[in-house]
Amino acid sequence: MAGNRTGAAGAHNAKVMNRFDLTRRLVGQLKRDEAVIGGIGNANFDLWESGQRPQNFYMLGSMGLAIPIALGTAIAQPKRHVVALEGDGSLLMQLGCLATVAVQAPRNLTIVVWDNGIYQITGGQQTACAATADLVAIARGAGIARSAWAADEGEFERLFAEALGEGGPSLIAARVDDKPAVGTTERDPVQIRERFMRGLGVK
Ligand SMILES: Cc1ncc(C[n+]2csc(CCOP(=O)(O)OP(=O)(O)O)c2C)c(N)n1
Repeated sequence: MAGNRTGAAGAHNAKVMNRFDLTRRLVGQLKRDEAVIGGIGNANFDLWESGQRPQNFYMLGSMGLAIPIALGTAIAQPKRHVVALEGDGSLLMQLGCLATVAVQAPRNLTIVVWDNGIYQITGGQQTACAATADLVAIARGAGIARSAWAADEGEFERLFAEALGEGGPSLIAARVDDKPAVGTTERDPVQIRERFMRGLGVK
């Protein structure tokens, strides 16, 4: 169960929070047409239900692509802040992207990791984060110095505000529960892409 973990994330005394609640708090801080890339499944389901914006991109189908897409967007549009939302299982599949982010070091990129310790959407199988892997330590080791666990909702909001306001790249990890996402993203990849391109002013 996501709430009873003794693994690496649990060692940080980080409170187990709720992904939809945190997603709404995050979206509430967006005031400058920031781009937000939601990873496969629950990350983008909760983003969708937090209020659709043309600057949101909802990744369907492939794990681990929210951060690479956000990195490309941040490099292409350095004046716009870009946020990636990704589940722990998806990030574990694509750890190399953290090293690339650290080397490229875009100041306008914030990564948020929802760590529930499970592959929730495919049945709740445990990830390595439920046992031994610590994604904040991994991110720091990759070279993203501004990487931190959010201890509670208040610290999550403060860390996110700092990340938007100061130079990145930053990574914020939050332990989240295993409550199902509140909705489902419309599965229309062409429309998602077209809307995002218009939202970013490139179409
Ligand atoms: C490359 C790839 N491998 C496997 C899958 C099947 N799959 C889809 S979502 C998912 C689990 C995602 O876990 P996580 O990112 O931790 O998010 P959660 O479901 O826990 O919110 C899996 C295994 C996939 N879509 N793509």
